[in-house]
Amino acid sequence: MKPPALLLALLLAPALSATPAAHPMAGTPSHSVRITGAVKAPAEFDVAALKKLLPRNSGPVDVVCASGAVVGKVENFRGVRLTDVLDRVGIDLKEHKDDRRMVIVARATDGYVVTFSWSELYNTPIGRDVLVAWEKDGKPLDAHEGQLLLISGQDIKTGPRHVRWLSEIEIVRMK
Ligand SMILES: Nc1nc2c(c(=O)[nH]1)N[C@H]1C(S)=C(S)[C@@H](COP(=O)(O)O)O[C@H]1N2
Ligand SMILES: [Mo]
Repeated sequence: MKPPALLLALLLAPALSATPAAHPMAGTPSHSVRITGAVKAPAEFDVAALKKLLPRNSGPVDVVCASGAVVGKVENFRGVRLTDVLDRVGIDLKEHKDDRRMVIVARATDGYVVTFSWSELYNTPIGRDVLVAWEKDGKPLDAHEGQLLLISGQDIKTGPRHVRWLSEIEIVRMK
């Protein structure tokens, strides 16, 4: 390699190696969601276990990216409220005022992460429309989103907290 070519290669190297970093991990379909952290006992729910809770329908949801682009129009997600799942497991509250310390972290198989606060889920209208869903428009989720996703239907931009390949909910007690 002649010096100018070498220089060009060195200059381009960071840009080239940065390309895969935009997608740090390829997502794989999730078959269950684990509930971990500050809970009475860690638990795991697959679709069959979730269906034994109280299934609900989201009604129409536009999936809107942070950019403002509408990336999907969904007539209905079917799933259970995240709060119903958390109540089934039991958040580990050591004293009365512990509830509002809790941060609820949702993770996917590709490393995608979003957060909720306990107050948001239990003490604002947002929480009523946060669903762990297994069905979209009457059909099981496809491989792109499957088998479980999380959706926060009251968000202004619903894309960011539409978590494909949902695999873990962690309860974190803030100091
Ligand atoms: N697991 C996972 N979920 C994700 C993302 C992601 O990178 N990984 N991207 C989000 C973004 S930026 C948007 S806008 C919505 C809609 O993206 P989709 O149309 O690719 O499903 O999904 C969100 N959910
Ligand atoms: Mo997005």
